[in-house]
Formats: sequence, C-alpha cells, structure tokens
Amino acid sequence: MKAFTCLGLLLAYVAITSAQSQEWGQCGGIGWTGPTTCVAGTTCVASNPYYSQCLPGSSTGGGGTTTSVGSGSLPTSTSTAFSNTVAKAAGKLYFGTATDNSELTNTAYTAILDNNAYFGQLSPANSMKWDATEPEQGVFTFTGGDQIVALAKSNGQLMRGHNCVWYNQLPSWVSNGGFTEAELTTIIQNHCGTLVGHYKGEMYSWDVINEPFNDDGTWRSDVFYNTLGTSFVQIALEAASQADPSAKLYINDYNIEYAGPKATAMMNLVSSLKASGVPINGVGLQCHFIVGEVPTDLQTIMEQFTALDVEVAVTELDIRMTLPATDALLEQQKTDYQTVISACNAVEGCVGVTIWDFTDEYSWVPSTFSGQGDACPWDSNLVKKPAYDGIIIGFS
Ligand code: 9MR
Repeated sequence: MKAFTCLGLLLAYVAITSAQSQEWGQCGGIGWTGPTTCVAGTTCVASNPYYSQCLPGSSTGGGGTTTSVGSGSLPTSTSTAFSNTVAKAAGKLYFGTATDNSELTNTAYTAILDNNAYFGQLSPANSMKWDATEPEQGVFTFTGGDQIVALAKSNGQLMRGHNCVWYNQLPSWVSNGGFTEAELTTIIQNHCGTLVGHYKGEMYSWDVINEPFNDDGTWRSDVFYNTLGTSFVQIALEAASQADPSAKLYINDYNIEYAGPKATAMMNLVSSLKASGVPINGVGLQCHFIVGEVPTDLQTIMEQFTALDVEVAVTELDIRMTLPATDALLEQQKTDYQTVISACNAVEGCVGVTIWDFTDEYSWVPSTFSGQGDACPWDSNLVKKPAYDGIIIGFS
C-alpha cells in the first residue's frame, strides 16, 4: 500500500514535470490540450488566440511561466489583428509603447516589442530624462537613449523623445543650483539644444515641456517657473526647434483630457505661444486612467486642441484597476481602451496612441498606487487581455 502510494506520487511528479513544453514548443491556445507551462528559462507567449509558444527568456528570471490563454481562468484577447497595423489602416501614424532599457534583456518581451505590426513607435520611459542625460552640468550621457533609438530604427519604428524640461527626475544641480534668470536660461538652452540636437532627424516628436501645470490650472511651482516665470516654455521650445527643426514639439500633461481648469490653462498656453510665433506643434494627452472613469469628453477636448492648430497624441495610456482583476473589471477595461482609441480615431489631428509600456510586468502603476495595477493590454505573462481587443475595435 505504502509502495503503491510512493509509485503514484512518482508517476504524478513525472507527469507534472513532463507536462512542460520545451523551448519553441506549443504551450497554449484555443483547443490546445497539451502542456501550458514552459521549461525554465523560457516563457509562454501567445502569438494569437490559437497558438502560444515557449520563447527563450523569462520575465520572472526563475522557472518557466504559464499563460492563461485557453486555460479557462480570466478572459483573454480573442482578436487576431495587430494594433499598429489597424492604427495605420485607420490613417494614424502609429500605435506605440513606452519601454525601458532594463527590460530589453527579456527576450520574450522584446519579441513582442520589436514586432512593428504591434508597435510602430517607441517612447523611452526614463532614459532621455534630465537625470539620465545630463546628471552633472555639461556632462551628457546618451547611452540609454541611443539604445532605444537604435532599436526603433532596426524595427522600423518612429520615436517620441521624452523629455527636455520636467520638474521630476531632475538632478539637484539644476533644482538646487540657485541660478539667476540668465544662468538658468543658458542651462535650459544647453540641455534642450544638446539633447534634441543629439537625436536630430531621428525623432518624430519631442515632449519638450512635461507637466507644467497643477491640477487647478495654476503653474507648477518648480525651479523653472520660480526662476523664469512662464518664459521657460518659450526658451525650451525655441532651443529644441533650433536643434531639430523637423521634430514635432509637444507640451505633455495629465488631467487635461477632460474639461476643467487644467485643460483650459493648456489651451490658453497653446494659444498664446501660437500668437507669439513660438514653435509648438502638439499637445500630449497622457491618459493615465482608471477603469470605469475614462472621461466622456475626451474627443471634444482633442477637437478643441486641434482647433488651435496643433496636433494631439495620446502619449502615456494605461487604465488601472483595484486588484484583484475580475472578469467584469477586464471587460470594463476593454470598453475603456476602446473609448480612448475611438476618440483619437475620430479626430483627424490625433496622430497616434502610445501605451505606457504594454505589459503589466513593467507598469509603473503598482509601485505608485498601492493595491492597483493590471493597467496594460498585455498581462504580466505577456498574454493579451480583452483590453487589446478594445484597442483593435477602437481603430476599426
Ligand atoms: O514610467 C516612468 C517610471 O519608470 C518612473 O519611475 C517615473 C518617475 O517619475 O516616471 C514614469 O513615467 C512618467 C512619465 O515620465 C511622465 N508622466 C507620468 C509617467 C508615470 O509616472
């Protein structure tokens, strides 16, 4: 009896371990009844709803991972279309994603990132920010940014530069330097001119100014505004324009996607820059949203911006939820992604949509909003969620 139990356990163990697909083997998909986990060092990635494959690389760094495609847990995407392909068919320039240098060693991740049927544009999540590019005054490092530009180039993807002037991720030599107006003017000119100039001809657009306003529409109190008043915006835009006349120059912000004091402040700023002949080509609507709370007037707001003779883009889309995810939350998230994409699709001057990384594995959300997450269209196992179908429908 005892021996029989041991043998049973042994057989069960063999069944479990052999129930792992080998590298490049199938590991899921509708109708698939074989193993749904992969051997260590590989990750199960859904190519489409009918086929998932064990690709080299592991998002966990440990053993193999599993996918929920066809496994009957939470719902997953059923669409067979590709997000950038449908965006371009709809007349947009791109559907893109943010990415970060540390993520590029995950080969299962890059297999999706590099596919320009999914993504026609990349944004560097961190590696072109001031702390990364000019950590000491006059000492520029472009290694991280260069890696992402080279990747985009080899993938045939456009680039959005992010960003020149922002209060955050700003080295203390800038924020605590005690500079005069004249000194800070030169510092901004040198930073934006050198950064944008380094990538001359390589960028579709640049977020020259990031998040200049408070939510009540007043100017954010930071070293730029406190030293120079509103003129820092013009100083940066002019330096960027001189450095790369072909890049579209944007101001990028959040909570301007619905009517309110912040959207009004941004519209007033754009109008006054236009009236003074300052180079400004676009407004970036970041679109960091919450499931069930996507603004209903997003399209109207986009139309109001484009009426000011600027283009708009959705620059940092993600739609977070309070965890754990449920069928209902994922279904609502699909509707919400569709709402955002449909708004851009309906506005001629909305040139494209960028998601703020495509997988929950690398989303900024959980570390910033406790108890929230699952904001991206791909889950942390790189399986497409219903949200992805919302994107496809929105462009259709
Ligand atoms: O995704 C970025 C994250 O890795 C950084 O820790 C964070 C630090 O500020 O910045 C994130 O990106 C932000 C973007 O640059 C500007 N808009 C808000 C984004 C999310 O915080």
